[in-house]
Amino acid sequence: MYKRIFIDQCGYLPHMKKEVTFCAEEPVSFAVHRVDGTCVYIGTADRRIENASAGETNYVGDFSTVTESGLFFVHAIGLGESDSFFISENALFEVFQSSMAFFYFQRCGHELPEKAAGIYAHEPCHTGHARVYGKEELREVTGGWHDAGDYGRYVGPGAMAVAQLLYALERGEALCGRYRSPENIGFAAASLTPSAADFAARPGDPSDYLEELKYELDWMLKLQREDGALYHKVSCPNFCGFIMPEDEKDELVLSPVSVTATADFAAVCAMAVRFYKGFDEAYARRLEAASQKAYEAMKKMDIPGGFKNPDGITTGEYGDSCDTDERYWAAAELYKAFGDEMYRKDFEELAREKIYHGYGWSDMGSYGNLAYLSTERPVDEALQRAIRQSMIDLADRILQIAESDGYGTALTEKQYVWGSNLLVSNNGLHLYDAWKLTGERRYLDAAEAQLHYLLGRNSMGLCFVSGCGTYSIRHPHHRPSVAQGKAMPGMLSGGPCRWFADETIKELFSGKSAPAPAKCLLDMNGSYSTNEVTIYWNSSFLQLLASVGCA
Ligand code: G3I
Ligand code: 9MR
Ligand code: ZN
Repeated sequence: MYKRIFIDQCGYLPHMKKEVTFCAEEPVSFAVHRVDGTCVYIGTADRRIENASAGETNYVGDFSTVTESGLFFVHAIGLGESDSFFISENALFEVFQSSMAFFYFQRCGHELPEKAAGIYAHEPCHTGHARVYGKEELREVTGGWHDAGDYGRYVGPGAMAVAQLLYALERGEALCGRYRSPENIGFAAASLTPSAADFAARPGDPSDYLEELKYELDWMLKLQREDGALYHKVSCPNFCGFIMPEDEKDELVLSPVSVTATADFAAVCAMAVRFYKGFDEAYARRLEAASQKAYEAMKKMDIPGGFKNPDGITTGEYGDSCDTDERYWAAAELYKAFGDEMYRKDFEELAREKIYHGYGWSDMGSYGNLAYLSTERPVDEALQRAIRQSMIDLADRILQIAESDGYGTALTEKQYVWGSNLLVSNNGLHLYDAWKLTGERRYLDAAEAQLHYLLGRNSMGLCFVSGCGTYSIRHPHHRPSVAQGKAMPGMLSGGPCRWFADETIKELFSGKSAPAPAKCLLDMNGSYSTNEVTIYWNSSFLQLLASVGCA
């Protein structure tokens, strides 16, 4: 029987709003049971929604009054049973630990021992020097995280991932302080759920967490040229086949410098200073110097148009025709961290012209806004008010979309694009921001709904994070997973993409009618436009998880 009941397969914290979606034509009477059979709730789902994104009719039920802990499922006569889910203070820890451990497994240039990485263990990879594009110059640039299902290492997406993980830490100390690196606990234990007693007894210690982020920051520091500018990326000229990373032996090439890489690096280093100060003072000072130097270089850079892959390089482009939002973020973040008037002037000039938004690799405005709103230094208060209002207006538009979707998803039919799951979690972050600014619970409820969508309450009934929930993606486009024949746990898939952008999905649907936009995902490892994974999709997921999980 087709699945007709859709729910977050990981779980809900006791105080969270709890909704379930039915695919049905008429109102649904439903019950919530403990897995031992005891019935804890009976209700009716009578909110009807015509769901154009999923091409179906939905009814939505609400069982938020159930707050007791345990493992449950939803049952409705004629529609069957849902996947099981937890209600508990710990319901989200396992998926948190596992999606964070992904960064460790993506480490480049580091031996992953079997004890820590299981079947994904490998020798240090990509250890050779990289050649500067168009020159004979060689540079040592080992380290960092592989970007995605491929083995490229790209500065912009890396900076975005670190920034998001730093926000996760700032907002979710209770989760992040409990993260343990697989190197310390071993692979099999990498997703152990702590008991409530553990939570109470174990003091948080963010050192494993900060250590992981430092692994990426250390690498980014190596991509800074002597004049302060950042190389856009380092990769082999072309994508390799489905092999383990140490088997990719082509020459490594450093692509030319870009404004976006330089600005994002300046910003994230400035942000990182406050986190590393109490942890490693000398390192914090190094970040500060690197950040300021990058900013100076950025000010002098005037490269028209976005980054384009140079001749002979075909790996991830991350071209971005507008670099103003990256400059905007950098100016705000450096002002907050270091206080120079120049940074303030730069930010205010840009913001008076246009208030930017965005948490994506090509739109970084929201990070600028958060920095300017949270600085303790003097600011233009009218501008601050305008930014706040603009953030709330954006969240209102998103909320309207979410409230009219059968799964509470903040995407219109057209927004099921490549990496749609990033849009989902980023919209969750915009909603969370509005909750922080207004205190209105409806924003937080909707932010949480984005997390529930990613964890299974979606029209595919799929938990988009591998290895979590009952029915999760199993064949992501991720080279180590394909090489080992088993999906690495803890990876967020890119999500449905309504235009068919890879050969596998094109071929499978050729001559057939296309599925509804929200169902355009193929759980096959060839479908990189719907089922790849990346560090910045995971980081966005983690920022959302830590934000709403500790709200
Ligand atoms: O957002 C616009 C939307 O407004 C417009 O209506 C629509 C119509 O074309 O396009 C949307 O932009 C798309 C964008 O993703 C959305 O984020 C682009 O067309 C689409 O090409 C772009 O896809 C990017 C993809 O590379 C191809 O360039 C993904 O964002 C990006 O995450 C992905 O990155 C790859 C790296 O290159 C290599 N490593 C793996 C990684 C993930 O697949
Ligand atoms: O594996 C690559 C993936 O990481 C990228 O996101 C994607 C788009 O740039 O490209 C993939 O590589 C494919 C290449 O573009 C075309 N031939 C098949 C490759 C996948 O096996
Ligand atoms: Zn590598």
